[in-house]
Amino acid sequence: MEMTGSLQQILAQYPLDGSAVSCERYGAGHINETYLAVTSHGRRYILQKINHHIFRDVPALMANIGSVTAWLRRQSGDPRTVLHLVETSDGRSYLPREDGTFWRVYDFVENSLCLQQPETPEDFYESAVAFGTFQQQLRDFPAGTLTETIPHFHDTPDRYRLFRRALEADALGRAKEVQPEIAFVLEREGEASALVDGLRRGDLPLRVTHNDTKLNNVMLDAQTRKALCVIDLDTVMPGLSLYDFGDSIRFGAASAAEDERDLSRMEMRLDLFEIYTRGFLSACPSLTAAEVALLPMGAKLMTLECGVRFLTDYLEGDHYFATHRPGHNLDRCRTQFKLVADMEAKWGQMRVIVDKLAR
Ligand code: ADP
Ligand code: GN1
Ligand code: MG
Repeated sequence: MEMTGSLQQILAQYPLDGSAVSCERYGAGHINETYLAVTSHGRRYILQKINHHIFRDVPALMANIGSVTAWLRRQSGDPRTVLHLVETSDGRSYLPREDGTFWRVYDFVENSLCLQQPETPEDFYESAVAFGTFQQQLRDFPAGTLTETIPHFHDTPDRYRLFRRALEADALGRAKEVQPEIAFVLEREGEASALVDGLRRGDLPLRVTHNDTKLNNVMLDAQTRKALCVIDLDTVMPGLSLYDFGDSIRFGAASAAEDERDLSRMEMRLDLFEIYTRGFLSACPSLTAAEVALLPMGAKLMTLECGVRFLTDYLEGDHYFATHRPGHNLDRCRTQFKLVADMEAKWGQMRVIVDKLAR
């Protein structure tokens, strides 16, 4: 099997169980470069090149992950439920290289499933339990000790500001092709501040949140299909519960993939919305009434914001999200806007579901 010399050199810095025999690209993340490393003893590890263009302060990021996983480990009796970072042989949580890159190794979460879309409604329920539990277990964590790894990450009005900047620059002359999408964004600007306003007014509590609660950032147990472990902790920082809830609905309650080109296949499934809401509320009883009331808005704004981010990246030349075909970010942006429009059409029903489950 293939393994470049530099990957071999990196893995040689780690006290692995056996010697590395293969190391290949792995997973469907859009941000980091992820590899699966296998050793002569059959042990598996995840090796990642951390995207330091996006995460500017890697030491602070790794300190966040260290303190959050240590806290979670104290809350749970089962080591499989918490992501485990493997230190280098000289005791470092990450490996800086002379070429300016940064690497880290995690134990592979074995006997687990990582899904791109729920295969059954129960899978989606379990992902809600995983993310709800994560938030519940961190409710007393001193949020102020965490670094904001990406400032203003879910500040939707700030995402609008960056979108306008990209639109004005129109560096690749792409704006003329995407006039309907631009109009869709601008028509909704008035609503964009609903969540951050709630925080500013003190109506919504600042919590430690995951902020990237896609279904493929949670592992289910392969045998029981129960919630096992939350992964991809780079964006763990102070935030709102609505960010975590909303981003899960955006990705997992969608009837098609994030980059589906046939928009007629894309809708927000109310059955999945209900299932996720039930799982999240049951696992995170510390949610306040104000938070619960804004759950539909969380879903809508996280979906709108993500579409705005895809469109911004398209206008700027696709340098943030990993893309695998021309127009990939535009396809992604269109699915998000289709979902937003569908949520608007189903708004009353979303509210009824939340009210029913909150009682
Ligand atoms: P990105 O930020 O690029 O999304 P992730 O940390 O989510 O990076 O990793 C990408 C994918 O790699 C995940 O969706 C998952 O499939 C897999 N993965 C990551 N960490 C582990 C792990 N510890 N055990 C098993 N699979 C993992
Ligand atoms: C990125 O890292 P990944 O692939 O799990 C992004 C999220 C977006 C998501 C869209 C750090 O998530 O914010 O919602 O793509 N992560 C970062 O699929 O920007
Ligand atoms: Mg990920």
